[in-house]
Amino acid sequence: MLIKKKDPSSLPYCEVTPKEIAFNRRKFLTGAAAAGVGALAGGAFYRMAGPEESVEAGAKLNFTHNAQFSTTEKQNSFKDVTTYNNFYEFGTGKSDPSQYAKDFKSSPWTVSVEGLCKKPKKYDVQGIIKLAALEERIYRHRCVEGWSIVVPWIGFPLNVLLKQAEPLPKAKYVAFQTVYDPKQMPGQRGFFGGGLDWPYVEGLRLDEAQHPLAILGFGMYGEELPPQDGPPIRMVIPWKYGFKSIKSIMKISFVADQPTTTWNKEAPQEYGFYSNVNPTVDHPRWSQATERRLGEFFRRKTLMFNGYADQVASMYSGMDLRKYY
Ligand SMILES: Nc1nc2c(c(=O)[nH]1)N[C@H]1C(S)=C(S)[C@@H](COP(=O)(O)O)O[C@H]1N2
Ligand SMILES: [Mo]
Repeated sequence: MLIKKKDPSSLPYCEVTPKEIAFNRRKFLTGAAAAGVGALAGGAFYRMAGPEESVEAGAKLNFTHNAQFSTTEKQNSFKDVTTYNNFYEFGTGKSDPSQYAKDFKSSPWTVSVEGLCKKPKKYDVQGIIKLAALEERIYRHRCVEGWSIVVPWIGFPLNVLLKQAEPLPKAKYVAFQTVYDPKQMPGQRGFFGGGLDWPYVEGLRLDEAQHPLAILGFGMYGEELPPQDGPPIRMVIPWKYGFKSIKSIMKISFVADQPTTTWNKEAPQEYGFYSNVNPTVDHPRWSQATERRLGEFFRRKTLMFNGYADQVASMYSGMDLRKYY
């Protein structure tokens, strides 16, 4: 996805974590499990972990499985989904987030819901989680880069939160913002994160944001989101390319005009505002007709709206999807 000619692999770093314990699901003490990240003027450096640093594990969540909104396709393993990530705040490499987000502190966490609404409010994330019963939804996730995964997310529709705010008639879009915290996020300090404009921002049309498939994710695989997957609160929008599913959200605003989005700003010819999964509209540099499901050898056909056309296609009727890519 990176379009700049910078080579993040040239950054010196210490690979301190064996693959088998790259993510720790239980709290434990171990020699080198907690790769810390420190700041240095003008760039990033990685300190080696001390001998007995502990790693906090994801707490179990209470939820009920929602079969109506879940695919019965084979899920990817927890390991696949937590060691092959895009989270540029922690580096551009697929294994960077699992290595460098380990110490990411996502509690306490405040989310501001603001803009064109009657009831703007700053929430503690725990206050948001309590707004509705948590559901497990097994969704397909298709990255614009041509790979895909099947993930059991835990959350509930974003609309539950949007309703609380009582959007005004002038509100036509919803804008999202990831936390800006360069002390914690090495990718926000210079080229390690590809030199994107931080913080990461995304947006949806209001009706898309209110669609029952668009969920706020708090967990996966029965537990709270691990650091590399965007805790404590992220979007999951299964019919759009993965980059629309913004992680570690701290601001949600109702706005009148189509908001700026990070990848559109970075490369407008390559990444549109809508970014609905569409096998008939190729990326300028590669075909979108097929994808590789992680763990599989052969590529499979990419489905229109990532297989969610029955539920979402009507939102785009009459729109030229080549123009609104
Ligand atoms: N803040 C933020 N959100 C982000 C990204 C990112 O770099 N930063 N990457 C996006 C992309 S390209 C994808 S494919 C998904 C990956 O989610 P996962 O690592 O949990 O599978 O997160 C999306 N959300
Ligand atoms: Mo992606």
